[in-house]
Amino acid sequence: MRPENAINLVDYPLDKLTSTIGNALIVSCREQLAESGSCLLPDFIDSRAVQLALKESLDQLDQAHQVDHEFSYDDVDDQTLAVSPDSLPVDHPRHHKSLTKIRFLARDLLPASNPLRVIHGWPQLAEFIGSVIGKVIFPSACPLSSCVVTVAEEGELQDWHFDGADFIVTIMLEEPSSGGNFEYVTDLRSSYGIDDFDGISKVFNGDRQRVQVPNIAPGTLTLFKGRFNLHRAAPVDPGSRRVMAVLSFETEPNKTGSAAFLKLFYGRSLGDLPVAERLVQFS
Ligand SMILES: O=C(O)CCC(=O)C(=O)O
Repeated sequence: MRPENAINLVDYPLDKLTSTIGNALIVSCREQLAESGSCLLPDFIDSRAVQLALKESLDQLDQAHQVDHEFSYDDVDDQTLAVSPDSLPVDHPRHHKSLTKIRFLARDLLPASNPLRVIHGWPQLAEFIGSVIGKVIFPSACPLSSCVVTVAEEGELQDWHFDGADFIVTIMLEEPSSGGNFEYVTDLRSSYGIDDFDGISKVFNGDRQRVQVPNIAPGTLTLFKGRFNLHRAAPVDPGSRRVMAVLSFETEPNKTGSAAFLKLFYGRSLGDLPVAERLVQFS
C-alpha cells in the first residue's frame, strides 16, 4: 500500500505542507499540543489501511515478545534502565514500580508493504511531525523498535511512566471495548528531571483529578510529549483487546535502540540479525 492511499490526505494534507492548508494544519496541531499536552488526529489512517495493518500484525502475534517487567516511573529509557533510587526516602515516588505487561511486535515481523512501515518511512510524515514539534526529525532506523505494534489483553497494561524520548506517535489499530484507555497528566515535570514528586505520588495513589482520558478510535494518530507528561495505557478489561502501533522518530538519522533496551522489549538485539539487516534503509 502506498502512503498516499493509507493516509487521509483530505483532512491531513501532508503532501502540501507548505501550502496554506498545510500550514493551517501544522498551526492547529501545535495549538492542540500546547493546550492539552497531546494532539489527536482522528481518521488519520484510512479504515482499509487500519484493517490491513491490524490483520498483518495479528498474523504474527505468536512471534511477539511478551514483556512483563516493573520499571521506575522514569526509566523506560535505554540510557537509564539501571538508575537506582536507593538514596531516596522510602515513600518517594521513585520507589514506585510501574508494570509493563504487554506484547511487543517488532518492525521486522511486519511485511515491508504493511501500511505502518510504509507511512513510517514516508518523508512527509517526519516533516509534518517535525514541523509540529519544531525540530528536524528522522524516522528511527532501528529494524526492531522503529515501528512496532503492542498488543494488550485482559489485565495487561503499560503503567504510569515518562518516556526517554521527547515525544511518541501512536496509531490505534484496535480499540478495546472496555479498559485500556490512554491516560495522562500534564505539568508534573517542569523540565527534564525536575519532577513534582507530590503530584506524581498522588497519581500513583489513585488520585484521578488531573487525569486526562482522550477518546482514541481506530485510525487515530496521537502525537504526545511522553518525556514531559506522565502517562499510561491502563489495564485492559476481560474480553477486550487493545492493539496500538508506536512509530519512533529521532533527531539524528540512522539511530537504533541499544542492546539492553531491545532485549527487554523485543527479546532480541541487533546482533541477532544478519549484518545487512541491522539498519533500516529508507529509500
Ligand atoms: O499505548 C499507548 O497508548 C501509549 C504507549 C506508551 O505509553 C509509550 O510508548 O510510552
